[in-house]
Amino acid sequence: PRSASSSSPASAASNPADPNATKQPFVIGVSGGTASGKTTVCDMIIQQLHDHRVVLVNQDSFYRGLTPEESERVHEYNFDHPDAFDTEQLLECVQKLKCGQSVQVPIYDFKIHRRSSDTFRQVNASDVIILEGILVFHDQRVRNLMNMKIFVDTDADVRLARRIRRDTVERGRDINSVLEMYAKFVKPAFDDFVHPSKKYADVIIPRGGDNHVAIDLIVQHIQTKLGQHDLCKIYPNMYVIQSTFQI
Ligand code: UZR
Ligand code: MG
Repeated sequence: PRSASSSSPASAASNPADPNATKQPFVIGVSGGTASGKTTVCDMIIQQLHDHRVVLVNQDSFYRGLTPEESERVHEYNFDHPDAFDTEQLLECVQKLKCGQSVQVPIYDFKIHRRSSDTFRQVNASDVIILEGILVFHDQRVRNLMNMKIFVDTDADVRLARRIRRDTVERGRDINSVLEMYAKFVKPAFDDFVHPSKKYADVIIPRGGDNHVAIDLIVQHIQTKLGQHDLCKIYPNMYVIQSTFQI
């Protein structure tokens, strides 16, 4: 198995001097606890990268639909555990997108905990692919497809407050069931799976979408990387001296 620290996969595109280098999409993973502001951070990155084609793939889309038996006992179902996702399907989708193929992403309904059986969302390959979700850093194979990993780090009280609002207003739940689920599954899974995956992040953003400086720096970095890709195509024999910087 590949080492956990080798985050960027070896590819023709990673060698600027390779005349056969093809332009591979830049894959960004965005993780963080529930209601940390992942979606907001992604939206801001997409907005600022307006001159590039960017697609967003949400890990939520890959929730396994519940069986009728599981649906009857939905309060005992752990949606925050890695097994709740079809990771093989997610992996296949990101692999295809990375190779320039378009994919059909399932559509998941949070109210009935099931996938729409006949409709999919077609996602086309792009310059940048953003993969967002609470557990996108959990599987090493998925991590290895990412060129950049961002962890959105927001205090637990702020996240719980947002989660209560979102689940009651947007997902039709009552406050008691939200709190019960949080204590029983959401918080333990954050401690067991989400928080430990923070160590894989290249960049940690405190305060989520409120942190404009961090988002500006990230966007600048992505633009530099995309510019290097373009240079490789125009001047295949040119070496680009890469510098690394950390936030
Ligand atoms: P984000 N989730 C649901 O509430 N219902 C579902 O059918 C599927 C998932 C929740 C899940 C997790 N937990 O905490 C959250 N529960 O969606 C992840 N309970 O989504 O990253 O947007 O917070
Ligand atoms: Mg979200």
